[in-house]
Amino acid sequence: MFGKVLIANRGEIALRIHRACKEMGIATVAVHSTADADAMHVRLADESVCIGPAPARESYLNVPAILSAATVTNAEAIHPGYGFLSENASFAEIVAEHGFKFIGPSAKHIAMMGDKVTAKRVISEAGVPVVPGSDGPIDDLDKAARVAADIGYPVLVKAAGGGGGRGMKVARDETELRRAVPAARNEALVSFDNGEVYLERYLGRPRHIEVQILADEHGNVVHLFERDCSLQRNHQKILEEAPSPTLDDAQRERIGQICCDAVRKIGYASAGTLEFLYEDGEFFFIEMNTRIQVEHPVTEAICGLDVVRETIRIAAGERLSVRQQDLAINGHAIECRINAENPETFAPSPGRITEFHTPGGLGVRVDSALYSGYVVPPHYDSLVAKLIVHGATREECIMRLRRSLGEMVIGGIETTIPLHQRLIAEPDFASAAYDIHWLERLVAGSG
Ligand code: MV4
Repeated sequence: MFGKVLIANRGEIALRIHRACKEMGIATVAVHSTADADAMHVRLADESVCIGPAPARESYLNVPAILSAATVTNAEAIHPGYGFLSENASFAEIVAEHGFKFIGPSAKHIAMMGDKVTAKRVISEAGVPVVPGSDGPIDDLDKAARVAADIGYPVLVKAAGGGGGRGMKVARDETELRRAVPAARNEALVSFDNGEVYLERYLGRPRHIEVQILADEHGNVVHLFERDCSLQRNHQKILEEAPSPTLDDAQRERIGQICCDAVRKIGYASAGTLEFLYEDGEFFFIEMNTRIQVEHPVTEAICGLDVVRETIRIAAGERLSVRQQDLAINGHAIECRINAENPETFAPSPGRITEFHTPGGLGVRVDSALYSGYVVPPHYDSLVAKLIVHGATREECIMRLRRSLGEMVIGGIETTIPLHQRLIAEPDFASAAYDIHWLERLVAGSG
């Protein structure tokens, strides 16, 4: 096992990785920007190195500075967390070339899944159902029109280099398609420096369900069931739950098995997430994430497994600590993402935290790097806390959320706590009758 790990991240996920390391007897190195000199991840780590000024491109994305920090501190491995360099294949490669272990999948697998056209082809060939669409990129408009007529309108034009919703265009007929393809291509070129686009049948009211897998370097693969992440706004998840209230055990077991077989077939090793759209009882793969995700705690709650610890064990060449037959779903879990934002306009609300009180009690977990007196900087993602509740049933989780959101105090800035209080009081939330557009309709309705 590693003696020392460098954590190439900030905020709650840097703390989360630090905590896993400490429990494993691993020393930690924090890196930070000048804006984060007083951040909790720097305070908790055994050592810390300043890697540059506030803008992420000059600090948390500054590869030479991060490698230097790993060198001077004698770290053996680098955990990227989520965001920043976590899905950057060339970073993973450079880390390895410098003699450090990248705690994540191989650069080859990151690149494979980073290209959404390749990901779909590889995952489909490995036996996973995908959204019907073009087999590969679309390069001319007549071909686009033929493919679209074949799959049926409406169709969605997507960017191969995209993901997370950027560079998508819906076309309801051929006229729209002939406009959408070049428009999507230009947007994709500007945003991702890759103008490749592909077509998919547009699903109108799906849920977003994702399957968590863990795979080691010895060919062992397990799935940790699924999460329902349909409640999002502007492609930012707001609330996630596990298991999905819409699946039965047979559907769950079947999709989990399909994902494990595919992951084994492609030789992937680390934590990973296969994202699906789910509509009318059918799963359609769209993308695979090759990192630890923000919402991993709901999976940890229902499985009783430390997912971050598993990523570290896998990178060190160890075997998964569990077999599929050891895993069972224990109850239900829900995570609320609490952002430093106005709960109605979603305008960012950085600033000094004047009061900080986290809820506790049975089945309550808070992952946050906040403390009273801390100043939330304006330069980074607005996520400041995650409230995760675990209970025997979904109903118990909702009761526990109502109780714990009421206890939580984050003074000095605006947060999305009131949005969560409103959301969990909705009858459609109680009955889990939501799709990926439901939350946007709810918040639009309030003006
Ligand atoms: C889709 C879709 C409908 N049909 N693909 C958006 C983010 C990117 N990861 C994929 N996305 C979508 N792909 C087809 N064929 C609708 C979305 C989508 C969405 C997906 C998941 C969660 C929230 C979403 C919000 C809007 C659109």
